[in-house]
Amino acid sequence: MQLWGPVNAGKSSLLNALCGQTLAAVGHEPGLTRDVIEGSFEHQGFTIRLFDAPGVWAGGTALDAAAQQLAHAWRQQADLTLELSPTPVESRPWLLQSRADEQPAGAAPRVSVHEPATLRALKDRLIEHFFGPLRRLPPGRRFALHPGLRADLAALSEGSLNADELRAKWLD
Ligand SMILES: Nc1nc2c(ncn2[C@@H]2O[C@H](COP(=O)(O)OP(=O)(O)OP(=O)(O)O)[C@@H](O)[C@H]2O)c(=O)[nH]1
Ligand SMILES: [Mg+2]
Repeated sequence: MQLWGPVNAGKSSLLNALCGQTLAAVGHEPGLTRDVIEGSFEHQGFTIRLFDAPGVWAGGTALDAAAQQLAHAWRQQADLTLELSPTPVESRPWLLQSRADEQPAGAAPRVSVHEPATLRALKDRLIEHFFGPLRRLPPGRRFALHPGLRADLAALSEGSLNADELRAKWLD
């Protein structure tokens, strides 16, 4: 999951708060983050990996432009982009009003690193998004299977793939 939004939206602060450790530098200078920084947290027995990235910024130097290219490249690979806006905004999927303790509320869900309840709500929502279907399975079936392996196991059970082929492809 990738954090996205203007400089100073609070992306790095949110990465640190969700992960419970200082992984990224934070501060009020715009364009502080120039690299992609990875973190992860566990919640309800599941792990979420997330990436902080340089903020979106029209101004700045060539170095800032390079940082933004990096952010765009990472965003394209992300399985989910969580967009932050430090000002009140309309409601859109996965758009959050960040630094919400400083601002009047807009229509979008709020998050503030100073309000633990908003961080918990965000974690709950992310777990539901990524693992909800899995959690609704009986406990004995709660594991993720690579779609290719699932298809090959089905082929094995139908007799159109033999055990040696399966072993060569997945175990050797
Ligand atoms: N009051 C308040 N301040 C916050 C919150 N989150 C971040 N800040 C402050 O906002 C400023 C910017 O925070 P960063 O986390 O560095 O913002 P960023 O989006 O990573 O910024 P860039 O790396 O420049 O793109 C810092 O001074 C933070 O302390 C929040 O939830 N509440
Ligand atoms: Mg940052």
